[in-house]
Parts: sequence; structure tokens; C-alpha cells
Amino acid sequence: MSHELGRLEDLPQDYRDDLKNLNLVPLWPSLRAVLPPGVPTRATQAVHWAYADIKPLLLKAGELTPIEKAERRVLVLANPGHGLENMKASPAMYLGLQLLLPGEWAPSHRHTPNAVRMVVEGEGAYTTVDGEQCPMHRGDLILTPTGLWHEHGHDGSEPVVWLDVLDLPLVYYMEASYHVNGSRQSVQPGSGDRAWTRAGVVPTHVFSRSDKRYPLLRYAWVDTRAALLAMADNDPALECVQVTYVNPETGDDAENILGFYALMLKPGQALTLPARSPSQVFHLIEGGVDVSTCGKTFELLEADTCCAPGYEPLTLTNRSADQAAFVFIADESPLHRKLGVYEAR
Ligand code: GTQ
Repeated sequence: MSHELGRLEDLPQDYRDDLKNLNLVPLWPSLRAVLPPGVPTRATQAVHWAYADIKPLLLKAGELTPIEKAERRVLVLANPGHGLENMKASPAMYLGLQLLLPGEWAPSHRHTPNAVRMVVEGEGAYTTVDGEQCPMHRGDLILTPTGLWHEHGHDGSEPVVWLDVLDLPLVYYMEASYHVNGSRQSVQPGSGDRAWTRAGVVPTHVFSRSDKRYPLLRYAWVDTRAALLAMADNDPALECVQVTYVNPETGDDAENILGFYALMLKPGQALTLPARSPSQVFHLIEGGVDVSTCGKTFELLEADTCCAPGYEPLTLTNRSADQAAFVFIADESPLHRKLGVYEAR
């Protein structure tokens, strides 16, 4: 017996017209497309964006478009598999490289999508989030979670570039994406990364409890890097030297939809990750790493970024025989876990 399902063309035209006029669709011609056998259909392609290609175009954008005409001067890393105009790296992830020139100001706003910034290069910029001024140094991760006011400023003398990672495609798809403009924030004293300096000891709230849902907004790279080196030193047999950026008060992922991690590859290490359902993004902070997936190998240099679809195994290889390499990873696993569709094969 054939398992071929009936096609739309098999149905008489007048019947198809009747259905269409009543906003009805027969399922069987599309059933296999929406529920394919064994593995999902993925529009996400494995794509590599080289920083050396992007930087001159980003600096050119700095000449062509004043900050007042851009608000956020960003070149979006768009996956051709999703259509460039849709500005998606993957179903739920948006990536952009943002340029801020000395003295520029990207005004205060808040929006429903969650964002993080991974600082790529340049000194002297800061992001003010919910009244907290977060200095931006290379490798720092700064959260701007849903609904929090944020603005970017720059007191240094060289261009500053960072990688924006947002869950914009998902929030837009949900018809829940919008922004509100605000006025310049007044900077409040204190910072989460001074209140929460060490794992294992957390602030005791004797008199009053902060009502901040996101107590830690800035994850300094010096601390994350030191944590990875200590983990590797502590357990030389540890295969995957990786940390997850978490909310230190709850232990949950730092944001609700996307997950963020820092991975250290030991000299010469090749790490094969299982096929997992969420798409992933890799951004090289330090060293030289090859990323192999979907029959392709990307030779990442520092500040390069690549993405990979879910349900594919992936190998990361440190090209150096004597230096560790450090990778920032973003993925969709908090979303997949919350929805109950997370899988590792
Ligand atoms: O810096 O606030 O890449 O609102 C896209 C949207 C950056 C930002 C982006 C944004 C921002």
C-alpha cells in the first residue's frame, strides 16, 4: 500500500474554491511538510560572518549615517536561509554588530525583546541599564532584559563595537515586539557586579529586599575567563569547560528565552557536541577555533561569529597546540526547555 498522501491538485477545482472562500484548508496535502519524518525541516543554514569583512563596512556606516539618523547603528548578521530581510540568525535569534563612535549617544529606550551585548572591541563605552551604568570592556556580557530602560554612551577615543543578541524574531513572531522611547536616565549608585562578586556567597537581605528581577546586569570577562581557567585547572579530566550565564539569585538562565555560555577549549582540544534541538551561535572571544557542522568547517578568527541549526552534531576544534581558546555561545535552549521540545540525541 502506498503512503503517498493526496495532493491539492487531486481535488476538483470547484471544491478547492469552496474551501478557499470559507477560509478552509485541507490538511493532508501539507501534513508531511509541517510534520516531516524524524527530523524537523530547518531554514537555518550554518553561516560564518568574518569580522574582518564586517568591520570596514561598519566603520563606513559611521561615516554614512550619523547616530541621530540611526538610533542604533547596527549591521545585522542575517541568515540567508531565513531571507535576509527577516533579520534572523535562527528562528529565535537576532544578531547585530553595533558601532558607537567617541562622544556618540544611543538614546534611552525599552522594548519587549530581551537583548545582551558581547563587547567586541574598543574602550570607553558604557550601557546604562535600569539606572546602572555598565562599563563595556572586551568580552564583557551586558544584559538588557525585556522592559528595562537602556542607552549607550561613549567617553573613549576609539570606535567601540559590540555584538547584540536579541530574541527579537520570536517576540516579533508572537506579535509582541514594540519599543518605548525615554529620556536620559539618571545613573544610580551601586552595581550588580559589585554586589554579586563571588559564586557561593550572595547578598543577605536583612532589612529590605531589592525588587530587581535581574540583579546582575554585567558579567565582566576577567571574572568569567578566570572561572573557566580555574575549572580546567581544578579538574584536568573535565571535557567541556563551560559556564552558563545565570541569574545568581535564582540560578535560572540569565534571560528567559535565549541561553548564554562561555566555553574554554584547551590547547589542541576537539570537542564534539551532540545533536540538540536548539539553534546555536558561536562568537570567538580569544584564540583560533574551527567549527564543523552540516558538512562545513568555519575557521573562526577572533571576533568572528557563526550560527548552526539545531538537530546537527557539531565539533569545535582549538587550532592552537599551546594556547586556550574562549568562545561565547548563545542558544535557544531556555525556550526549548520551557516549551517542552528540548532534545539531545
Ligand atoms: O542597542 O538597544 O541590535 O534596540 C537592535 C535593537 C540593538 C539596542 C539592536 C536595539 C538595540
